[in-house]
Amino acid sequence: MTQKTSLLTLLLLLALCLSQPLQAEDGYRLWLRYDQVQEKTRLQQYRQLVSEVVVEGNSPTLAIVRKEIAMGLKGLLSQEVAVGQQASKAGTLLLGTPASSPLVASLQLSDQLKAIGTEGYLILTTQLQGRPATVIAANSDMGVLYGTFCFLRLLQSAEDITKLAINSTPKIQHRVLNHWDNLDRTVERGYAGFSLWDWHKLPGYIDQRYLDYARANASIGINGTVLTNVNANALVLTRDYLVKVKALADAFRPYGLKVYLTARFSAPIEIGGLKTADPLDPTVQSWWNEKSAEIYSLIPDFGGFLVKANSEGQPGPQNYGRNHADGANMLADAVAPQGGIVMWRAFVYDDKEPDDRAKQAYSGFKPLDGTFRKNVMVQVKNGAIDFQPREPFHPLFGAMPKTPIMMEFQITQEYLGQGTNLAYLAPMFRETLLADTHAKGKGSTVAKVIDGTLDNHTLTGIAGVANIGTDRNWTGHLFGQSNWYAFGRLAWNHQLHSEDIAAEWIKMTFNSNANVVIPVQNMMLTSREAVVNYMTPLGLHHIMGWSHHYGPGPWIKDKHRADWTSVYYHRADEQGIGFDRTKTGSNAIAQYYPPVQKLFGNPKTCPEEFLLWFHHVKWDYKVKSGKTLWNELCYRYSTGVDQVRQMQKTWAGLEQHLDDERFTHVASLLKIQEEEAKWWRDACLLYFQTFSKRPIPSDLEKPAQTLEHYMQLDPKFVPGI
Ligand code: BDP
Repeated sequence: MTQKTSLLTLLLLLALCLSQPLQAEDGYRLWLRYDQVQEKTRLQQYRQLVSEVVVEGNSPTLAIVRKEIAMGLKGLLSQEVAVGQQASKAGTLLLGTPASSPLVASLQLSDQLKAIGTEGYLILTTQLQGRPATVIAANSDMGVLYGTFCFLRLLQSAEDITKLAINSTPKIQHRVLNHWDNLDRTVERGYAGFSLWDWHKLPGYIDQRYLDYARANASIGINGTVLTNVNANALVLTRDYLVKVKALADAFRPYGLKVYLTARFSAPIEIGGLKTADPLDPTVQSWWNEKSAEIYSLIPDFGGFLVKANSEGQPGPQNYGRNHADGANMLADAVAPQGGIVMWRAFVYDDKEPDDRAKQAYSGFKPLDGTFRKNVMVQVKNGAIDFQPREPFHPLFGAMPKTPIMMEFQITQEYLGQGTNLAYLAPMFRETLLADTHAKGKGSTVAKVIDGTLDNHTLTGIAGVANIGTDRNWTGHLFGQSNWYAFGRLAWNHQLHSEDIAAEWIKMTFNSNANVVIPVQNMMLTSREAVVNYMTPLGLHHIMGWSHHYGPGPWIKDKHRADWTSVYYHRADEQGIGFDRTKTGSNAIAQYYPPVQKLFGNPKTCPEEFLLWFHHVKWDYKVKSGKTLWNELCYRYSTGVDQVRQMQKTWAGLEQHLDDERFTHVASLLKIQEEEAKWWRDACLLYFQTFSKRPIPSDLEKPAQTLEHYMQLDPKFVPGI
């Protein structure tokens, strides 16, 4: 290389560096970006109100508090704010517990602190030694950390912090992510790369990502993580793996994140050398007792086990003629001495073809109410089939008053566009939480069942199947982050509104400019409905591609299990379409309380979004819009596509306000989403038309291809299987 060319190269490199933003906007920083507050007056105000930080005491969690607040303020206020042990001027931000901090103790907050429990926090504008100050106080160091993140959220969202009087307590005790991560690092139904857990390098190597992961969870109040897939591998319970699990647990502990594992029911045979896994066999019980003691000797705060048993080929107590309570109680007894819990899943259906799979969990579990140990929660999916784009609430909510019932949501978008579609799920989570079971009269919402208030349970929990992987931006689709975020926020407080959670997330993830917040919020709030429209409108369900569940597959039939096919669920024929779950059909409706039965049982009162879930409806039936069912179906499918196009338009209008990297990322995915939406619309309408024998209304876009074309599509290597 000549001197001249090397100088040129250098100059070019320099120019390139200068044109790059200082920090790559690749999504890695999630909602914890801490970029400088843009509004000038707010910035001034914040600088005045927070001129020094005081954190007394020492603990690993308090060290994180110090680091987080220093980093947050440095970024947001664009100036260093000293973090010390003594208050010396106006504008002190004091953080701590009465136990860790004499200054916090001197504020005499005991009455207020009593009301907020171990994990809650207070954020108060107050006086300290006669000078204006702000205090973040809690009963535990973790409460202080949660309060710290809340305070930083206020600054990130440019909120007024001059008169703060916040007290916040989680409504649900166990707020848990379920990772469907396999030991080979593939992730079942994962669309964001591979598993974060690098088992091969553990326990020796603690990846920075583990800490960043724990920090992100702490920032939204998630306090537990089940590391392994519900379709469990017993190997994780061997000593070799347990020391790796311990390393993760140690890394997560200061962030308040407890570790849980999935327990393969046949582990005593597979790794313990026993001849049986019968839960009533004393040798089996002692094997689990010893295994549990071994785990606790390594991880003293181990959370407990999550179990999928006797479902989809997994082993379980029924293999030995025992029931789910027998299985759950055996494991519960094993972890009870150390305070562990068992989360026993109700996602079960037996090997025989049922008259209606939707009825199986209720039929199997309801009779067992009152027979579980005190440290067992039954974990129920939001709906009775399987994480469909829309499902009515699961009839088990409210049906087992003597048993703590835990919610299982799916954050990963197995049936909601996987890694390519933008679907903001808070409205879906809220829809289930707000549904009224009528278990104890009007107002017996699902939320009250799971937060324990309906039946006076103190053991409470909520789980979300994680959408996190090794992709640089954690969730594959940038907007997948909003679902991780929304799950955590709702797990802490299910009364938060979807639009407010969206606004928080947008402000922190992008900026608090109203020209960004409002349009993005609108996009997010219509996105899930758009997916329902172009995939499964009017209560249709389970009509996706075979096995990988990617794309439409309403024609799927003749498989080894009828209840895994699409025709089993949509039941389209020349007369009409839909699954009759009323008395004239499977009568699944009888599993709900009478007012709900009445509502869903009559097609006239049944909310239209569930019409074909509960009824087989004639093609010419007049729906609320006055259209025939067939025409309504055509319009809904088309509306879904239009909604995606509207999202594309909205996003395109934001280019000037956003960084190139994330703008292009989302724009490209929205383009894919539009293609997939059309694919769904065209394939489903052409297929259902073979039964309805009616034309697609002439004002709607015509299908791009023939039905045969769509039916022979066979995408290979779809991720997440
Ligand atoms: C279904 C998934 C499957 C899971 C199963 C479960 O397709 O991969 O194993 O649920 O929740 O949604 O157990």
